[in-house]
Amino acid sequence: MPRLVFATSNAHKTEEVAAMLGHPWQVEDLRAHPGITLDEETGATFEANAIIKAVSGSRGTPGLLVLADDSGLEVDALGGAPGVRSARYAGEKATAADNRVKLKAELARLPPNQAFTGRFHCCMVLARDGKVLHISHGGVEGRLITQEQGEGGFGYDPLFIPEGFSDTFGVLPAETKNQLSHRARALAAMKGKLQSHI
Ligand code: ITT
Repeated sequence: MPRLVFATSNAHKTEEVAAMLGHPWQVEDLRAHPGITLDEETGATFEANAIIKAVSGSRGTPGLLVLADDSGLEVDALGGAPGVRSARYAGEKATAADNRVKLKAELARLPPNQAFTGRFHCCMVLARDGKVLHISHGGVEGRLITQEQGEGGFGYDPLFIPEGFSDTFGVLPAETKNQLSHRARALAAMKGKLQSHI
């Protein structure tokens, strides 16, 4: 089976990518490679941070294909926040629940009765031996609500309703999210490059 090291500590991302890639890929994240330390995410863009994770991860796994995902939520009424700071919106050690509390508080300060449009964005970078092989992007438009709905997914999913639906990613089945999410679209755009390495 072709091996793919997914340079993430977020097990939810791994679950989604492993389900979307399916056979024959063997997806291993940082839990299987405890010796790898990724460089700090100091970039100002999703792409810069995905490159940092993929390149530093691939230096620790000679010869192996390494994929990284940097992603986040952009809310128009908040000037694109939390954006690249999505994982750390409520502070450096914030949990996903802390970040949702912060987002709800920020939305509550805005004039009510408006549609809080936004999107999830994902940049994926494939690297090997410290060199970038391919970069892809994906996005999904939608709107934010101010009361959580559903317990599925992760992160901001209970607050995000994708365009064309009336339920959040926290309510919709994982199969639905995996057909239209930012991650699904970035992975689809990466797939040809991955296949060429089987
Ligand atoms: P790694 O850096 O180890 O991959 P991370 O969770 O810190 O894990 P990011 O730096 O890319 O990853 O931050 C992404 C954050 O954006 C994530 O923690 C969520 O808060 C949010 N996010 C990204 N994709 C999401 C999704 O599909 N559903 C809900 N929230 C998401």
